[in-house]
Amino acid sequence: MSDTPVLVTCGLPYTNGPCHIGHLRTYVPADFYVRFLRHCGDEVVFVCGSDNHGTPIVISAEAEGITPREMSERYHRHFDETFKKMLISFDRFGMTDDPSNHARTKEVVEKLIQNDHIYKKIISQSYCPECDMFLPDRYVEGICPFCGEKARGDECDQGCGKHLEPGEIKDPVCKICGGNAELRDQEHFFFRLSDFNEMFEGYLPDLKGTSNARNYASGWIREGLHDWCITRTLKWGVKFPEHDDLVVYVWVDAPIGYIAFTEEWAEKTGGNWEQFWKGDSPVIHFIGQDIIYHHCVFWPALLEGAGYSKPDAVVASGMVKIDDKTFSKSRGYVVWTNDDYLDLGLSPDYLRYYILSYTSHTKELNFSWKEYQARVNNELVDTFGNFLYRTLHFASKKLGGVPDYTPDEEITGRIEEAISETEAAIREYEFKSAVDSIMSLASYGNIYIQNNAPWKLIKDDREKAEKVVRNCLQIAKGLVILFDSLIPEKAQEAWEMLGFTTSVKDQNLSESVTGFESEILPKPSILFEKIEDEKVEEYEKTLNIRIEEAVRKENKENKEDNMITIDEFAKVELKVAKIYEAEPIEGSKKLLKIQVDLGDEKRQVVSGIAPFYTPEELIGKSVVVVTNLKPAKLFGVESNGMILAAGDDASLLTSLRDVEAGTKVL
Ligand code: B3M
Ligand code: ZN
Repeated sequence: MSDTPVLVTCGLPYTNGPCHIGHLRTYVPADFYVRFLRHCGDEVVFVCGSDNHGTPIVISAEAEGITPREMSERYHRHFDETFKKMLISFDRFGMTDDPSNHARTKEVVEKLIQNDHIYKKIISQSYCPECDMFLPDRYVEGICPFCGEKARGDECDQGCGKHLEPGEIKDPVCKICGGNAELRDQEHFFFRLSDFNEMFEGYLPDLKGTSNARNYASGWIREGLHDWCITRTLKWGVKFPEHDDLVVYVWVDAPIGYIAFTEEWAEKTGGNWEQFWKGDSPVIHFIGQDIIYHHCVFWPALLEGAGYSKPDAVVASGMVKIDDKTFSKSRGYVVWTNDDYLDLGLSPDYLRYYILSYTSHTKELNFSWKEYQARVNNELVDTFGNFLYRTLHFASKKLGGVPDYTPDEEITGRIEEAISETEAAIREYEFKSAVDSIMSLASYGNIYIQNNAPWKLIKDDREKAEKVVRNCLQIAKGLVILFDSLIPEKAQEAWEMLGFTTSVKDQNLSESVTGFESEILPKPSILFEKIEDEKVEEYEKTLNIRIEEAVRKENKENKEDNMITIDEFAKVELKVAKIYEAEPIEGSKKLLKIQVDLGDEKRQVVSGIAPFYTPEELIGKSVVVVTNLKPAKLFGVESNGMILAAGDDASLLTSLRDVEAGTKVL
């Protein structure tokens, strides 16, 4: 037990799309952690909220013809409800667009200005002349200047993963109209990250949490820190002080949301938010590994610069794959929390269990329905469920309830061992080992009941049978309290089967070795149902159909990508020309030097048609020529156009009726 309260936060989901398993990979372990600490008697405040600002939300809202606020409220509600269904126990789930965050962000930014960590600079930024606007972040797409892959305005999402500053992207294209963007100068505000080099030298080695966060961050500090442009030309967001045309970059006001949500929690409960953000009480951030930079570099610097306390720990979860494929919403490799899971009537506890038991927190989680089925059936059903049911069934049916004995020391000792192993693992953010310790107590229980076989003992030695069952009941009680952080809904059901009328979530771990509320036990029911093979096939099919659909859609889009507009086509100038001279080019078997008449001008064109035509047969023929191609030299001979021909044997294009030389082809 720790005597200082801790604040735990989770990365804030953007409000432009529904909850998926990638989100849960962070929130479920954070909730496990929080619930477990509460069972240890620690005081924990758990806050999160939705991230409402930034260009993706503006763009999605525009596409649907609603306001960004409406879009945000819709998805805010969605996340709030989904997290509740997934039994995630936030004390506060706020919105970054709410007044408290606007106010806190303004205050922090003003402090940074006062403390001289912010400066003005004129930068060249992508601007769309067609739409007449600057193109912040996701409004522009182009090529990553570092790796050459296709990238978004603010990050190289398909290549090297680097954060891109405004103006850095190459070949920028406007997301709204598809036109080429140009660079224009504009005044912006920068946060001087380089002021904090020294601070990081002291801070990072002591940063707690998972090693991936600390290591990545230390690497970036070694590479050197670049200042961040922290303003954007947008209407949606938190206004930059005294500049009504600018908002702060979403990565400024989003983490400040952590502070604002703590304030909102304090307001509601009479709690003290300053102990976390201005005092020594620890702050622990749970995030996905793709936003380590923002949380371990940018955010601590902002806090330091504005005179706030810095986070104590950053816990970064590994990425999610679906059936061995990189998680991708557009490619269909996604498991939606509602559509694909909860709405099918599947248990939130099973999914929690799967996420937590699958692998170490920092490793990649590869979702597969078969693996999910195996975990649920072999571990929850066959190990824990089986032990619980055998114990309760025998106790209530054959012994009429809880036998009046004290459990053996060996048994309570084994329970206490499981508790301390679990607690140690959880405090180290080793959630998978914590689950293993809990499950190994369940296996121990199964072996114990099997070896001591009370159903045999009862025939000749009732007292001994009762003692064995009393021991089993104690193990069951310990297990239910331990399992509560993992699978809270099922644990409460099991708690009631043990004859308790209280809430298991309020029990301290020390209650694992104390007695029972009542001697009488209710008739037990089956706690966990197996997942049948047919069901798994059905779920896999749904996933496969979606992947196929996404592939089909992507192919179609690629085709559309190749299409050109009528305006683009109109740029090509085609004219009917009359050939009046043709001769071979020395040294070339393929090329002919051809003179054409275009009515008001004559031109020389080089064409690769020598294998198919003799110069003589060409004279006097009408052909179609591209007349606005840039001049080129072939075999040292200048060519000012291209004669059109069809097929492998270069059948020349001509007009059906006789037209004058120089007539335009449209
Ligand atoms: N809204 C989501 C992400 O990039 C982003 C997190 C903000 S946490 C302050 O994962
Ligand atoms: Zn545009």
